[in-house]
Amino acid sequence: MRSVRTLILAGGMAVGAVAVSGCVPGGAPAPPLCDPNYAGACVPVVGYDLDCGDIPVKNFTVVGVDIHGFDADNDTIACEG
Ligand SMILES: [Ca+2]
Ligand SMILES: [Ca+2]
Repeated sequence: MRSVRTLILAGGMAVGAVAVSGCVPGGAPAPPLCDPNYAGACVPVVGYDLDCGDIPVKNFTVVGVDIHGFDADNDTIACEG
């Protein structure tokens, strides 16, 4: 019985510590602003398809999955021009 009480107490302390550390000004952590699939340009993370005309940078690199179809010839260089 004593050991059960100790576990509950420890668990309560752990939850309290998490709540305190998570209570930072600004609230929830911001999602990544730039798509990690691309390097050399900040491709915004959006929920829809983007085209090269939406990105002000040319000749950036596909480092992940070319989810927007910027690299039509699959040479990892996106929006060549
Ligand atoms: Ca596209
Ligand atoms: Ca290309």
